[in-house]
Amino acid sequence: MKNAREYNFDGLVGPTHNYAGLSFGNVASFLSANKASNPKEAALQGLDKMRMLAQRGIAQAVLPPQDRPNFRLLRQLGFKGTEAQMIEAAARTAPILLACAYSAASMWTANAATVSPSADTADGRVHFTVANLNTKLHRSFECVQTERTLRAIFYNENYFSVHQALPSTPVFGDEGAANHTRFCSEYSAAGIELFVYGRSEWDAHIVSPKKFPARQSKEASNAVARLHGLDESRTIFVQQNPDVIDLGVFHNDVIAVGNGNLFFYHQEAFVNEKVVIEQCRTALQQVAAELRAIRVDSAQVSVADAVTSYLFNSQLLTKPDGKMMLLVPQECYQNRAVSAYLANLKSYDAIDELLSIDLRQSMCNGGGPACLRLRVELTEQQANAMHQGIIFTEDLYARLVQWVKRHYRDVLLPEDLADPILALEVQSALAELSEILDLPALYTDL
Ligand code: SUG
Repeated sequence: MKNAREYNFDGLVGPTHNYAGLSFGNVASFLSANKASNPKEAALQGLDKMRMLAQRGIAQAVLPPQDRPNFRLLRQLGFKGTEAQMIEAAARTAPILLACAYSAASMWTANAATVSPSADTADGRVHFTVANLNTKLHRSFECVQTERTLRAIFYNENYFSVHQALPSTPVFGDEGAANHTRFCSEYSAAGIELFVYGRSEWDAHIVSPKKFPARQSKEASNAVARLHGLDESRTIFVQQNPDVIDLGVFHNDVIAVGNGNLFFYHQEAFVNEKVVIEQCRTALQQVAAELRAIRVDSAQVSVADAVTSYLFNSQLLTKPDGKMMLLVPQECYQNRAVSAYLANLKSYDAIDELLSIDLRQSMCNGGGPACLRLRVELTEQQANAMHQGIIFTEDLYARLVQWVKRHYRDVLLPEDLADPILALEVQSALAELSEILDLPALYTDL
C-alpha cells in the first residue's frame, strides 16, 4: 500500500437540520430540543470546515445527505395516503415520529460506518461496515441510504468491500467509526485498530452505565473486526468507562482521538486506562511504531468540561509536512479549563498547530468536528478508483454554497416539519445535488 493518505469524508448537512431532542444520553441534543435551527448556516459552517482543511492540504470529500422525510418509515408505522396526508397525520398525532422521519443526523458521518484500510485487511481491500445505529429510532434507518451511498462511491470491488449493517438487534448495537481508532507509523503501513465498546449482551463481567444507554456493543465490535479480516494480534477491544457515558460521553470520540502514533485522551475514558495504553503500545511495537500518548488529567479538564467543550471531538490530522494539527470547536475557548489547557498544548510538542472553527449549529446537537467526518485511508490507486464527483475542490465548494443558498431555509422550528412544502423543497434540492455530485441514481428506487 503505497502513497496512502487519509481522506476526510464530511457529511454535507441536509436541508432539514433541526433540534428535536431525539438522542437521550447526548446532553447537547437534549438542551437544544425544540429550539430554532438554521439549516443554511449549518450547511455553510460544514462546507467552510471542509474548505479550511482542503486549503491546508488535507484530502477532503463529501458524503451527501439523505432524503427526508423518510416516507418509508412513516408508512411502516401505519401512516397512510399521499405524502402530504402522511405528514399531516404524523404532525397531528405523533410529532416525535415526524421529527425522526425528518432527522438530518446522517450529517455525522463518523457514525456512517467503520473503515479498515487495505494495509490492515486480509484480502488487501478497503473494508467498510455500515453502522446500524440501532439504539436511536431517528438514526436506525440511515443504514439503508448509507449503504447505497458507499456502494455508489466505492463501487470497484477490486479495491473496496462494503458490508451491510449488522443485524439490528441490541446484541449488535454499532455506531461506526465513532468508537474506532487506527494507529500506525504511516498511512501506507499496517496499523493497529482499537475498538471501544460500552456494553455487552452476553459478557456478564461488563458493567453497563446506569443512567444513559451505551450504544456500542462488544459483540458488534468483534463482528466488524471479523468482517474486515483484521489480524488478531493488531486488533484491540476495550471497554469505555460506564461512568463517563453517564456524564454524556455517548461515543468514545467525545473523550479520545488518535491519529498516526498519537493518542489524545482523557484519563477517565476507559475502564482500565493503564491496560489500554499498554496494549496499544505493545501492539504498535509490532509494526515498528512507538505510541505517543497525551493524557489529559481530570484535574486539568473534567469530564463535564470535555462534554461541553468537545475538546476530544477535535480532528487530529497529519499535515502535508508530516506534523500534526488539531482542529477544535470554538466552544473549547468558551470553557475556562479547556482554553487554559489549550494555551499550553503546543508545549507537548506532538501537536504543531492548533486551529478552531465555528460549528455551532452542529454542536448544538452534539456533533463536533470529528463527528462530521468519516476517515478513509486510501492509496493513490484506490482514490482514483472511487467515484470522483464527491472529491472536494474549490469548484465543488462554490457550487455547493450556491446550492445551499438557493434551497435551504434559515429558520426551522418543530412546527415547520408539518409544512408539506418543506418535503417538496428537500426533494428538489436533492435532485439537483445528485447532478452536482454526478450520482444520478443516488435517491431513486428506495
Ligand atoms: O447520534 N445527535 C447525534 C450526534 C452524533 C455525534 N457523533 C459522534 N459523536 N461521532 C447522535 O446523538 C441529535 C438529533 C436531535 O436531537 O434532533 C443527534 O442525533
